[in-house]
Amino acid sequence: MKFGTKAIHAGVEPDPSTGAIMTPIYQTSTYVQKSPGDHKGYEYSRTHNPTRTALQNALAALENGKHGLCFASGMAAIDTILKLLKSGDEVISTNDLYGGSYRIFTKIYQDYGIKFHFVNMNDLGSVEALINDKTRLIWVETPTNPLLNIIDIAGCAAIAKKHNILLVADNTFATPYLQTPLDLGADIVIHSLTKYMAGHSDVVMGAIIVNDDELKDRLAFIQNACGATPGPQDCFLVLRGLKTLHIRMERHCQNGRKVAEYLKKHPKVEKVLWPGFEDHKNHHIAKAQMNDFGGMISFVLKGDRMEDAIKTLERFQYFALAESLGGVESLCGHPATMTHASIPGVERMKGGLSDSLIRLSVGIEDAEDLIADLEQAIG
Ligand code: P1T
Repeated sequence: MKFGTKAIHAGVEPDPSTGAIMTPIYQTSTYVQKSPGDHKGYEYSRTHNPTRTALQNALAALENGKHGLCFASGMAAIDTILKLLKSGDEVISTNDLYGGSYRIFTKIYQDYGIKFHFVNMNDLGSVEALINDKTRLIWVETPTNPLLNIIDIAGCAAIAKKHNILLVADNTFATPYLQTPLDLGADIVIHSLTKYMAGHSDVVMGAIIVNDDELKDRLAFIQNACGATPGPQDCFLVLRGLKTLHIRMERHCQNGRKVAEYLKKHPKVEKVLWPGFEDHKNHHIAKAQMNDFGGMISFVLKGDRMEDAIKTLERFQYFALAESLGGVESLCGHPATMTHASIPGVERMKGGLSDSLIRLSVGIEDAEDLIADLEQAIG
């Protein structure tokens, strides 16, 4: 089955009791049993819920995985993976990643005795050099948030396999429309479904997708034991969003290209970060592992001044100044003070995230209007 057909059909069946074509919102906390233990596969909604099951199956199908698990947020999904670890374990992560991921690593799990190494993953040699007998996970985000670096998933997977370490890939920016990390050798895919997957800025949710049965059992145990599960109404919204993922992503990519090319030619723009440019330092990897280049773009104005970036952000009209990304509407943001404020300035600068960087999530409006908005905002 091709991607668009999967996005519409995978995981969902007409409702067995009525034939409803849309998976109903099973707004129930519990399920009646005939006799103790004699039930229809559902006991309590923290553990299982039919609307969630449909979504989990759809996500697994889209990522070419076997099992999907949904969580109350992307951070809850990340938290669940980190709960696989024990004090003394080590994680090697990219040094350019979502501020909330950095925050949970350094402000929560470091205190439980887990050590995190942050490295520039453009150089896979530096990843391998950090591996020791305590290393349990390699953590990649690609494209990275917000610098749009591309990490070689298959290259990381080869290192992870050689040393018997799990490779986690945060696929939030790409979505399975652009890349399927499990096919490239990753063990665990995570998503903030809040973004492109749900696609309409009306829900906060996360997911994990894996192939391995035992790993799925451990993660499902944590999902149930710790309880950060989403409600059925939110699952319904994500299921509905998924049905147009391929159409939305196609347009995000087209608009992303137009906006990136416009910015690149703008006399007041110093640099534009977008993996579709042939001179992007990881373009060759992006071309090999992605189907297109997405609608996330970061740029810096000439002069590299934070006050100019802030003024530009204030002038935008269609690009709404807001946290998050991946919705149908265009957003703009200032990572240094918004999504990545929890990363200390020195650490941010090491990865190249300056105070003057502007991040755009290019929506699916008409590109001409978006470019007119950029024109008036940059001046
Ligand atoms: O916001 P939540 O659904 O909990 O997902 C966290 C998360 C995980 N991974 C990546 C790559 C992310 O970008 C995010 C959330 N990011 C934003 C809110 C943002 O504006 O970048």
